[in-house]
Amino acid sequence: MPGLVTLGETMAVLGSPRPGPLRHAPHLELSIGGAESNVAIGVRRLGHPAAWIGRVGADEFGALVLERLRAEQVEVSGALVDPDAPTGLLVKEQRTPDVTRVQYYRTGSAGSRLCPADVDAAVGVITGAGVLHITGITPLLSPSAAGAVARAVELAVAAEVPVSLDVNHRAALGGAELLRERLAPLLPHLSHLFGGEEELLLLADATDEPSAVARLGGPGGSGGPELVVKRGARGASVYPADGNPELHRAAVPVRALDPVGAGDAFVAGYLTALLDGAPVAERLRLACLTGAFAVTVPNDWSGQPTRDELGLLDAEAGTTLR
Ligand code: ADP
Ligand code: KDG
Repeated sequence: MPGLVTLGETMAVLGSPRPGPLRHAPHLELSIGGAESNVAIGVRRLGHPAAWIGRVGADEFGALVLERLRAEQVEVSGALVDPDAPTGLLVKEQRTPDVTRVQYYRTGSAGSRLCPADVDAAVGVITGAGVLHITGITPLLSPSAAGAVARAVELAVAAEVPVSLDVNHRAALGGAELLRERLAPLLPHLSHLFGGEEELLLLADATDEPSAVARLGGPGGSGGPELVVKRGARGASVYPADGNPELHRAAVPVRALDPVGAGDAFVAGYLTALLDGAPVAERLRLACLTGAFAVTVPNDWSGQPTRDELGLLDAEAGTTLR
């Protein structure tokens, strides 16, 4: 069964379990995180195969990344251990109950040394997939990582594998101009383009959504990608590629603890429904549901649901299931 393949950097994550300045945290919790592998985990939990391509260092953090992904049954045959660079690190500070600050230690990391040859070594994983998912993070890591993404897209397009991109702009990695420059060559090849409201304006260099939508191509049957706009606690919308009108869905009401990772869980739900062969309204429904699951847990990916958990958000507060 063809599933999802993705590539990017997965880091060790150190997170403070309580709000407040990090320097006062008595201890930190160790986990992993990476937008692309978060999506792979979400799709895998929902029952489709998922593979991750990337580099980790020959260190404990690298071993942790591979161990966690394997434990989630994400295929890592295309992952490499780089003896010459460390695994990247992300430190997550819950500065206030409502504001999270993220600090990266990833310059020169193993993940940022991903290159086109790494992708060529995993060619079958890409050409045999049902969808290739990429993000705007990887091309900003380094020119070689940008080349790896371009190569993956080239292979996918030649094999008629649909390509999905989540803008995922991380300002610490580069500004709007660099983002546009690195993503521009990929845009004509996309079947699905995901982004937050601000990210789509940034990518399109537009000041309002209708202009951004027109520039990014989807509607009007112009052959552009299906454009999916993530609107946080206000839900999400799709501008279908066939020119049909925008479809909106409200968010699923939940007690939100941590918004980080919601976008990845949302994309995982959307692409799972795509792999299921479901129509656009169902893709959006499942995406809003999986996005809502993610915000209920203070970790980037661990709250993502399995298929048989999808009904849990309907339960009343205080429910105990025995
Ligand atoms: P990103 O993490 O990429 O910034 P969003 O914050 O927009 O993405 O979240 C992605 C999706 O997750 C939203 O479109 C929505 O469906 C769902 N979501 C996000 N925040 C909440 C929330 N507070 N309550 C319920 N659903 C949410
Ligand atoms: O989307 C959640 C991600 O921000 C996180 O898991 C780590 O990939 C990551 C990044 O670059 O911030």
